[in-house]
Amino acid sequence: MNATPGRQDKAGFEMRIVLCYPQKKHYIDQVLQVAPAADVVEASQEEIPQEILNADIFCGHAKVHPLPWKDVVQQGRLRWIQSSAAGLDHCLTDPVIHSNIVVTSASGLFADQVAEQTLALLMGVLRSLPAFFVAATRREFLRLPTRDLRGLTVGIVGLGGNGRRVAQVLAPWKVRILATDMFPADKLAEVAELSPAEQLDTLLAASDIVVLCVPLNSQTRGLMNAARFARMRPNSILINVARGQVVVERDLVDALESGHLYGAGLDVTEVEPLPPESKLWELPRVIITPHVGAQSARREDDTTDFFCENLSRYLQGLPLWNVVDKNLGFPKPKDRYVRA
Ligand code: OXD
Repeated sequence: MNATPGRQDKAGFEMRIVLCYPQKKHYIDQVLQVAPAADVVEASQEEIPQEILNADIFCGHAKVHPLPWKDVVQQGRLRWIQSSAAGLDHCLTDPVIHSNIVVTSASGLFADQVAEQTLALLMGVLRSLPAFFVAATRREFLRLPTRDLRGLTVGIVGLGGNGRRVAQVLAPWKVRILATDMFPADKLAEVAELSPAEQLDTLLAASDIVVLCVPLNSQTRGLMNAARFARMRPNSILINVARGQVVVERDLVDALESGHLYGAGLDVTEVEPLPPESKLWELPRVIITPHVGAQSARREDDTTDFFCENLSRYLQGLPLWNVVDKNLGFPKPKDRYVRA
């Protein structure tokens, strides 16, 4: 991919870079150090639908307003989207998929945080924290049984950037780790068995804990439905740190209410914010966090560092990290960025 140096707009800039994620002034300076001839602007969530029409490069994540992707593609100016999220459901729309806009993701960039969130949700459910917290509000010294992680089998669905880190973080807890992935070639030492995505049912039947780490795409939307919950072991636990729409939520509620599933830890839900009337709020062994798995004090710094690294590669005509295979909806293993 070439950066078309020499092409200048009326103001003499070689390209317009629009950044949209919570901003600090020094991020713009950091980007300008890499691309001094660029016009680097920041856009709020409200401004992106307009700003993206005049961008050569966009780095961000539209969370509030759907973007006019058809117009963007027709306009023909945008060349590269660097998603500031690992998930790409915000930009991988039909017009973008069928265009020559290059899309790179933040896959792997927040894997440490997502793995920590997974551990927190998992431990919270196993060690009965919701019940203890509720009892504490009554100042009650409640004695309840808790469950151990040691000796359990954990099935990780999706061994991409996040799934791999989850496996590494869980391994010292003396668990057996199974995984499925669309590209089951790249097994980690921590994973006992890595199988193709089609063998999900086998993984579900063999796991005490199932952790969802897959991207949301046409193959994974609604992946965890009533039939799949029925395949899960009695008393097992579901952790979702991927996307809410990977799970058919009413089927999850049924599986929890019937007692087939022991509990769930959900950082993401089908609709966000989770509506107050959702049954999930009422279930005693469900922990819900408001899609904060990838949040950390360093998230914006990390995003800017990564964008600058990719931008420098872009300007030198080098292959970018995390180029998304738009048919798959995520980067192939060979293109994946692995954080040091
Ligand atoms: C992400 C997220 O995809 O925060 O990065 O969910």
